[in-house]
Amino acid sequence: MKKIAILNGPNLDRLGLREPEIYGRASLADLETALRAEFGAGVTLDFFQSNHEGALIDKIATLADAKFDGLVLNAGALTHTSVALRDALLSAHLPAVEVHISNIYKREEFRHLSLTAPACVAIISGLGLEGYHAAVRFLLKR
Ligand code: CA2
Repeated sequence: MKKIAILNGPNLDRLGLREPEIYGRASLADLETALRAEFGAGVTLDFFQSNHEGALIDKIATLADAKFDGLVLNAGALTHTSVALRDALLSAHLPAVEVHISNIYKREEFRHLSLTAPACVAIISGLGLEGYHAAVRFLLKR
């Protein structure tokens, strides 16, 4: 059975509670329910959210050691700042898809740079929560 992890970074635990005009009204729990409904029992989905950079880095290493097949990463604002997260992705040798709920290129200029994208096989930005579904579908077909 394939194993895919879905990692969410800082403040994404607030999804559905604030800024619905940017991020929509669904919560992270709703996202988990929807992904489990689509992919069912045929795949192991591991969900993890942290507001802490180091916890995300530790999680990526754990997933690599556990021989996961892929990783969906919304690193939140760490996308734009974290060399450490990029290094963790590079050393994990796990196929990763970077997901952003919003279209980061339609927003402030500081969001246009992703330090983590070069360590990923693909980036999806602006599809809302559908981006996570597309990323899991893609990783399962690889
Ligand atoms: O569009 C995305 O998914 C982002 O990764 C979201 C990050 C932002 O810093 C990135 O530039 C783009 C922010 C996550 C904060 O999420 C919230 C969700 C609901 C309410 C408040 C924050």
